[in-house]
Amino acid sequence: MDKIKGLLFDLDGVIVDTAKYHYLAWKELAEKLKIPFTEKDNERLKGVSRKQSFNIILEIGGIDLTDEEKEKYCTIKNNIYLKYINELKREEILTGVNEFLEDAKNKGYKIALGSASKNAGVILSRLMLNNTFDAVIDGTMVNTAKPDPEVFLLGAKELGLNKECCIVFEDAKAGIEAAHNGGMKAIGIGQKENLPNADICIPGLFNITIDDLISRLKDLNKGDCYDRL
Ligand code: B16
Ligand code: MG
Repeated sequence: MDKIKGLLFDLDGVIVDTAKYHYLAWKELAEKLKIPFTEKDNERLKGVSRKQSFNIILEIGGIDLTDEEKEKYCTIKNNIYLKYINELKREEILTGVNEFLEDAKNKGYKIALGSASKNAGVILSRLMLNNTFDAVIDGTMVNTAKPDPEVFLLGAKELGLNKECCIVFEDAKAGIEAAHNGGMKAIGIGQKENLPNADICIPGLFNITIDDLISRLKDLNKGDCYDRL
């Protein structure tokens, strides 16, 4: 019987929509390389590391590059992306996020960020969320990308909690898989058809509290008790 004590949040797509800026930056790079790249293609990059994202784009263009060239282009993309990120505003925090986090913290839950992004620190600071999370795990701190569970297992560890006491909030298929690969339940943020394996799917963190979600998890797992704090 595990009492949920820790909440692990993905960043892009859960706390803020940075996917649109990733898209603009990748699109600019793809144009330089004469690779057709659409918003639909961009969906495949959500939750995926920078390096893997570029490999997907190269695959779309049927182009092969050396590791050195790939690194050079990834740096170019990141510099374009950073221009957008450096203009991020606190108002871009997704609807309901501040209230959801505050309520969860007031109720005693520990909260951690688990993001694939190497720019998470800049993003949190632009959003003035740098003192909000009890632990921050980002792409600079892990060796393996989602769907590997490393980022979330490290998040649980940093919170001083067993993974069984944590649940994950994710907007990407790879992130839902990462949670499950780590033995954690996953709350999908988005549409059920895009996140068929999420344990519960909600459109966002608005009009809902952690208590509502834990009750729903409990209903789903009769006999396997998810108690409120
Ligand atoms: P960076 P998340 C992910 O963030 C994005 O969803 C993904 O599109 C991006 O490629 C990845 O971060 C790496 O980002 O280039 O900033 O290191 O969803 O895990 O918070
Ligand atoms: Mg995400």
